[in-house]
Amino acid sequence: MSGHSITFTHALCRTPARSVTEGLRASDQGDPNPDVFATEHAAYVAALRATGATVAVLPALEEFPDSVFIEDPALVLMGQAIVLRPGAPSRLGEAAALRKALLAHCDGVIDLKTGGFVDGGDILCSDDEVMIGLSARTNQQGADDLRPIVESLGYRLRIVQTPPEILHFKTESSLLDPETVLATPALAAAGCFDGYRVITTEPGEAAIANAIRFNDTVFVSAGYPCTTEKIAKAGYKVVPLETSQAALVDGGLSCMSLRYSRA
Ligand code: CIR
Repeated sequence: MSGHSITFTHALCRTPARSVTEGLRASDQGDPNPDVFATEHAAYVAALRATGATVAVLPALEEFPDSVFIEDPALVLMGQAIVLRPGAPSRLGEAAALRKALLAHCDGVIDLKTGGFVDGGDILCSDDEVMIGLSARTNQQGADDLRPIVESLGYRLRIVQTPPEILHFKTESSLLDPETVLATPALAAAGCFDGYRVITTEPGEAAIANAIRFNDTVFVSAGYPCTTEKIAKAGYKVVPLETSQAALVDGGLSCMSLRYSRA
């Protein structure tokens, strides 16, 4: 277990825009409250910083309601930022809007040149493998065009299929350590995780699968006590964080940061 997939010197976040009330969602349970979102986001940033990482927070982009979900327009591997091509039309411009900050905050920038689409939320990385889930946002063309970049950075690429009812591959999965995945039973049953140990979420707690292992801590969404206890009993330090407002626009913990180490 080497550990560079769970150990990070840096994270990059973006302040939620007040326009987050216009954020995309599969089903409407009310708009997020921008003030409450800002409070939950600030606690999230503080929690990442508390692990010892340097966390930069970019200014809000009002023209992109979903831009707080900074994980989707980019991927950082080995300190190199890959500018992706988000699959939702309203989010496509987020990639270009992020590029300058990536130049400033990462060791280098690589542009994914493709006519296809890739959302960072569909990418789960272990120490030596990048798993990409095809979804409504990420297609085969995008994954195929990402392959040479990923391989040039020393990773294998595994292309899997995300079940159609799941927004992003990582909506229902996360890495707990380089050999262990947390996933919903539905995603685990799809056979995506051959070769990994899988801990499944408990009934009614699917949303906790979008967790993040960040340095010594597994951060999970608050409100899912059975799975939280299961992860703790498996030996991990678990810290719950409020994600009530992100959840209203189909977001969770992983979506709100790019996590990486600089050379
Ligand atoms: C969207 O539909 O694109 C946003 N409302 C939510 C994005 C969540 N991002 C993620 O799972 N990586």
